Amino acid sequence: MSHSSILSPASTELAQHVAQGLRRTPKTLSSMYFYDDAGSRLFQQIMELPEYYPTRAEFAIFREHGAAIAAALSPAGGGEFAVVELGAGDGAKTKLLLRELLAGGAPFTYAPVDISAGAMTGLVATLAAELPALRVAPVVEDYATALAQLRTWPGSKAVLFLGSNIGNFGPTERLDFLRQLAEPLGAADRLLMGFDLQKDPRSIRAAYDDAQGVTAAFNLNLLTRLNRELGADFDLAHWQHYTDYSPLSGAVRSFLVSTRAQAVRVAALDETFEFAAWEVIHTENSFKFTLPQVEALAAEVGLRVVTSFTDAAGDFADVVLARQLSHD
Ligand code: AVI
Repeated sequence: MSHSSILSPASTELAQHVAQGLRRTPKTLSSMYFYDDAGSRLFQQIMELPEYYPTRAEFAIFREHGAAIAAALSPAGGGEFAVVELGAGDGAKTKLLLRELLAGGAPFTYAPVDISAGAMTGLVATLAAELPALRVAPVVEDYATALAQLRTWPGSKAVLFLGSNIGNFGPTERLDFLRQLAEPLGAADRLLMGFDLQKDPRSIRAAYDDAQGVTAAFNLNLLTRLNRELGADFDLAHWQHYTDYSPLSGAVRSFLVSTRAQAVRVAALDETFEFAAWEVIHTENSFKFTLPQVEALAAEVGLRVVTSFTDAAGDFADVVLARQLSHD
């Protein structure tokens, strides 16, 4: 039996993505595929790293401004609503917010959406133990499917997109994604979005090239995934993680670097890809923003900034957005 005849639908989608990405110049693969169960666990480790400031900064914002954020997210009339979180992960930060919402007596259901079934199982178990009063409606889907569900979601909602996940989209995809997020929002609905802010370029670079090599393992895990799911034969001894930050574009770009000329066969595609020595696969963008850029971005997709919160160092912003008021 050939490898391709036993692929699951998810692996078929991955195979198509790899075919397109590795046939291009420069070669590219999406960071969306980092998050298999091993990748999700590595990302949890990244969030604990001394160099990776975004998670700590967003925690500080939620600790300091949690009550104000909860109030800004609750519908003015006090009715029932859903808190829909895209890319919930382990929900550690969100729990601070959920506690504030519960303490304020807000009538809501928490609907975490995550692509990793393993991460979701862990999250649901910890929520049941730590916040037994919370109503939870978990959704294991990718963003595209979750967005489609949002369009038909009954009732009021507060949508959370935290941790600067928005930074992982390129400029065009970012606008498309934000338009899709903005479209299903009613007048009373709110969107809470995390933005990593531009700062000392050295701190930013270090966050994506940590001394312990966890980020390197996270990036390289993509190749392990292709070996396992698509029958590829990437030899990890001949690949390296490399990252740079450009203060001009605000982009951290991460790459997998082929340290020698090599050919890699992907059995599921029945195709061999040639890599020159030091050729790269671009695997991730992580854009950093200024607050004026955030306002301009919101305006471009029909949203307005209701209020925003930053940590004391000004490293990170959590921004509450709503539909632009219509003037007719
Ligand atoms: C998920 N996302 C917001 C992370 C980031 O900072 O762009 C992913 C990540 N990549 C390397 N380190 C962390």
